[in-house]
Amino acid sequence: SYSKNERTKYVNTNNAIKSPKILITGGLGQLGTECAKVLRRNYGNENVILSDIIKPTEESLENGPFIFADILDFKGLQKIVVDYRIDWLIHFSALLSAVGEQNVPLAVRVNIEGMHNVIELAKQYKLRIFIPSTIGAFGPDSPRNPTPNITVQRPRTIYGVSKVHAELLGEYYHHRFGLDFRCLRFPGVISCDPPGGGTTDYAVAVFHEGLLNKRYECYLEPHTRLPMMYIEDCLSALFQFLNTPNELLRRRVYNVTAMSFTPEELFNEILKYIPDLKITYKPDKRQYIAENWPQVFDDSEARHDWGWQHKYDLERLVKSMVKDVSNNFL
Ligand code: AKB
Repeated sequence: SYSKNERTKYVNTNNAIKSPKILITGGLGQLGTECAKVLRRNYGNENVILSDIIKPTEESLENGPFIFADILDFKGLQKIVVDYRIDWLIHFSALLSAVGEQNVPLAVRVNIEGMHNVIELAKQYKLRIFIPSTIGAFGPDSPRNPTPNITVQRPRTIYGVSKVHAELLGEYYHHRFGLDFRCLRFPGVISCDPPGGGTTDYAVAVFHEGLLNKRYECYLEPHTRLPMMYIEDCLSALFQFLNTPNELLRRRVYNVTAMSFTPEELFNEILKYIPDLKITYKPDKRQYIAENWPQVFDDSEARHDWGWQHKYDLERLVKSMVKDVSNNFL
C-alpha cells in the first residue's frame, strides 16, 4: 500500500497506480544487473534504466535500457532524470573497501563527490534515493558482536568514511529538505557475479576457484568472522525497504544481515560439495580491514520496523552458490 504522498505521485488520471521510473547508477557492479532484474519483474523492463561508465556485456543489454551515466557529471545526470522522467534513483557506484585503499583520491571523487551529485539531484527533482551503506561503516571503536543500528562509527578505510558521510548527509537532507533518502547497511554480499575489490570477496572467489581448480588461497585468517548474506536476500531487503511506506520507517538507515561465518566455517560447508578442495591461508592487508569490522550485525530494528526476514542460512547459501556457479561459469 502507498502512503498519501506516494499515492499523489503514482496514481495517474485513470486512478491506476503507475510504476516508478528507476535509474540505477554503477549498474554493472556486483548488485546492479541482478537488482535491475528484480525491479524489471515488478515494474516493467522499460521503467528500469541501468547505467554505468563501463561498456556493457550482451547480458546487461538483454532485458531493458542501458545508458552511459557518469556520476561525476552533474549536468549529464540532470539530463537523464529529465529525459527519462526518473522517480527513484538507486546509487550503486562506489569503490569498495580494498580497492579504495589503493586509490584514495579516486575513492574520494567517486564515493564522496559522486554521492554529493546524486543527493543534490534527488533533492532538486524530488526523487526517492537509495544508497547502500555497509558493515565497513564501523571501525575498531564500534561494538563488534553484536553491532547495533546506532553506535560509534569511526571507520579506518576511505570506503567506510565515505559511507558514514553518505549516511549522515542523507539523514540531514531528509530532515532539512524532506528528501526521501533510504539506506541499508549491507554485510558481505555473496553472488555468482564477481564483486570488485571488497574485503568479503573471498566468500565469492572460493566458489569460482574451488569449482574450477579445486584449490583456493584465502587472504583472511581462518577465524575471521564477518556478517554475510546471499544476493537474493540482499535484493529482497532492498525491494521491500524501497516499498515500505515512509510512516513505518523510524530511521533512514538500517542494518540488515542474514548470517555470520568465518572462512573456516564456510570452507567446511563447501567441502561437502567439493571434497577434494584444497585450502591454504595467506593473510594480506585485507585482514586488517576485516578485523576492525563487525562480526555479528544486529538488524533487529529492520526486522521490527518493516518486517525484514532472511531466507538463506549458510547451508542454503552454499548449496545455491555451488549450483549457480556450476551452471553459469563451468
Ligand atoms: C567490501 O568488502 O568492501 C564490501 C562491503 C562489505 O561493503 N563487500
